[in-house]
Amino acid sequence: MSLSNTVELNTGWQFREIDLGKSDSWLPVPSIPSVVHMDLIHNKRIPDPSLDTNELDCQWVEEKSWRYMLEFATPSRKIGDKAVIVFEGLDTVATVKLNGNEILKSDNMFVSHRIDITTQHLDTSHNTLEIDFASAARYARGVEKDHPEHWFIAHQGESTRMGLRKAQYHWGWDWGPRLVTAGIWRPVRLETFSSRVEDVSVQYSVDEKSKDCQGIIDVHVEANAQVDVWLGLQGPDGSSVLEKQITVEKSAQVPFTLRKASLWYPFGYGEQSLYTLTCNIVHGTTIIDNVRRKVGFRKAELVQEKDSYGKSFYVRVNGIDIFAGGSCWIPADPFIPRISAQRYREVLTAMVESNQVMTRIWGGGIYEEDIFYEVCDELGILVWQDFMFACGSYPAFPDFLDSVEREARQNVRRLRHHPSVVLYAGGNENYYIQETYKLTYDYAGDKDPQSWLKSSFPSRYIFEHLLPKVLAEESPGSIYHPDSPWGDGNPILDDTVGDIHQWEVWHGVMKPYQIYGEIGGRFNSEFGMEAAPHISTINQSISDPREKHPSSWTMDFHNKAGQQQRRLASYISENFKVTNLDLNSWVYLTQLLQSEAMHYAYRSWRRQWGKPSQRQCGGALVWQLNDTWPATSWAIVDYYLVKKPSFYAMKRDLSPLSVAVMRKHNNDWTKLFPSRPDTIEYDLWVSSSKATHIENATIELRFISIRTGQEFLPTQHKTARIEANSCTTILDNTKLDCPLDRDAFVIFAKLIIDGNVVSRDYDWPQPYRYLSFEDRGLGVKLNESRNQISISATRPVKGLIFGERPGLTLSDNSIDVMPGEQYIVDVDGLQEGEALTWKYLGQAEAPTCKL
Ligand code: BMA
Repeated sequence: MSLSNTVELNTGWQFREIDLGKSDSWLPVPSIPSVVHMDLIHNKRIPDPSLDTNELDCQWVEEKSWRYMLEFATPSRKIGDKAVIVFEGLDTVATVKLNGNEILKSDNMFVSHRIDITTQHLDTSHNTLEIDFASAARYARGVEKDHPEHWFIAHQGESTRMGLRKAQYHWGWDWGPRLVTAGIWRPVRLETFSSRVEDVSVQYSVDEKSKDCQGIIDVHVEANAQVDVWLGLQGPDGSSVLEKQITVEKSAQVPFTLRKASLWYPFGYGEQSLYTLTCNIVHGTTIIDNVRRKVGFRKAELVQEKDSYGKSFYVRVNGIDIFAGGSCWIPADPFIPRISAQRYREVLTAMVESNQVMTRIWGGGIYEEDIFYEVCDELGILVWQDFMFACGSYPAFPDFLDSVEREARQNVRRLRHHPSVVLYAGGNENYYIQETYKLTYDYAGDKDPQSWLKSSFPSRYIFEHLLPKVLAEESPGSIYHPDSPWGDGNPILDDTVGDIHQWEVWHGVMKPYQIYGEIGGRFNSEFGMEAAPHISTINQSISDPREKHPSSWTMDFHNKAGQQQRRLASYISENFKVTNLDLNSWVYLTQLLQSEAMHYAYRSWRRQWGKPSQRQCGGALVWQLNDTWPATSWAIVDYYLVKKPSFYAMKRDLSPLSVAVMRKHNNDWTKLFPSRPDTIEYDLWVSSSKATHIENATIELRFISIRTGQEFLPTQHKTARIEANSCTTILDNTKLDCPLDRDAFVIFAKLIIDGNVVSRDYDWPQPYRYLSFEDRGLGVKLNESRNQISISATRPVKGLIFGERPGLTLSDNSIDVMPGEQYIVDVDGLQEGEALTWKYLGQAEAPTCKL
């Protein structure tokens, strides 16, 4: 929005601790938005919590109350003009005074405020704005005490967090620090105006066949009288498709029709066409106020139809079924104002690079910054938006419900024009709490929202009544799902309906990741495996060299997951031969572990995308894309935006055409690995997200001894037609004898189209710890320009991982290398004299090689 009379109140602020009274001197605030921790770091009162165990030295901050103060001049104002102070977000328990008069009390960080101060006495040269932030941690404890009628149950953080509408991860999570912030976390400004555009939005429907789009533009203005409004809609190429001038009193609706509209598609399925909607209040030839936004037109559906597996759950955009391969998003920093637009763009770009088409904004964080959605619109990333409730049984007393309603209404209004936002969910794992603690829930039998309020699970009112009502009113036709996971009121691990969070791998009984394909649901909106970040990130977050080993307190401190040591150690020893557990080996093995787990998950679940009307699995969103701080966690891209090897596994398995080969294992997961099978069975398939089928694709199949690198069967070539947007089975249950004198072998599949290798896959006998990897004959060569690595081997190599750091980018990593194959990896950012490091499984040489 651009208003001619807007003063951004973003500099000149000071702050101090309130409880110390006047004795404490004011400290400068570099700029607003900020939070008190950022300002204390700037003033060297606390260290940066990302480093070492500094988080502990920051804990005192949350118990204090803080005062922010700004002295400012106001622009002179014409008689009759309004003056409004806008707070886009206050974190969280705030009392605002202007020249000593209280003008606002707020206790929800997710809402914005417009405070009319027209009748306040404003001095053109000197006014004082003061904002007191009470300790959110203390306030939240009070809310829980004041509501003994409700059982506050929380997994993660502490139960008091649920009484306050504040980002829940601030209380600490199993991947992030506890830093309960306070402050002016979103912009503040002073507006003076005679009239303004309050909001402009579009509601529309799209006919996916004709691509015609019909809708209305809904304009709301704030003015004392009627105003003239000019509306314009420009196509993606800048041409004008609609121009209209109307007179508006409060609001107006203008119908429009676009014939053969340029529709918005997720990337890989079409263009990301964006139109520009302009709304000007005009007076003659003068523009009094102006709002401009990018809008996109698309039809989004959640297909939930009965089928042979139960009830489907997948997204269809403009008539195209989309396999939602992607990841879950958590806040990218403990302090949101510290995240630059560039940083948002880089993480989201990484999604596209790894062929991920959907992100789920998880309910324990925030309704993201505008830039997040703008970049998703631009890049074609589908957004699954949780409302901000996570892992708890939330209260539902009247003030709380009012606050939630306001928050939901405002945020839906803010997001509804983004074509990328395709699905809203009530929150994260709140029905898991309901199920675990047996809170009252009779989905089919009790349809009276008022009775839910009196039950032991009152937040059902929020998830099944309030939020869908607000969404239907503010963004009619939007897709709503009561929680993640949720499936028609069935048990949360029901694999026939709705979405599931598959945590039986890693959490729970720690099932082997090799069986992901057998334990998936209709849509796997969470699952994951931890890995350490690269050494460069560990070096940035741990300063004491003595603490840089896998078992140190500081390494543990930077991994918040419960029982993480024993879980990681179990998975490692179950799968790999452990000869050394120094830091390099630990980083390597955890990373290979995660990369393998992702490989099993994505290729198995994408296979279950099946074909039209047989979409067993509609998507897989790994927990989690990104990190909040430098950590060992489930993230696939770390805090410093360094990609873990699993990133490349996803990139391969989600590529538009991806070949997969997999041998079967015992169905009993407790005895998954037979020591020496005399026959194996294997499957071979190709997944495609292409719009058209491909005739005459060739799949090359080789069976290579791990010991010698020799093939014991002639290379096979299969010709197949690859079906569009489906999984094409090439071989199913194919048997292969494994006489005792035969070496363990890799099945190597290669998809060749028009003479080009478009995808490779490898199936190795499991577990890797039974295998020997001596003398691989690996050749790694860097070209003279230092921008290309060529790789070859004389015997099969598992998991060749190059060390990464910020600024060094690779086109591939975590690579299996087969004899007779040449692998090329593009490198960018390798400096003169800088060594490239790598490691592969069972490497006999120095733990990390250098070039
Ligand atoms: C899921 C998420 C998060 C959590 C993650 C890992 O339950 O919803 O709450 O961080 O698992 O445990």
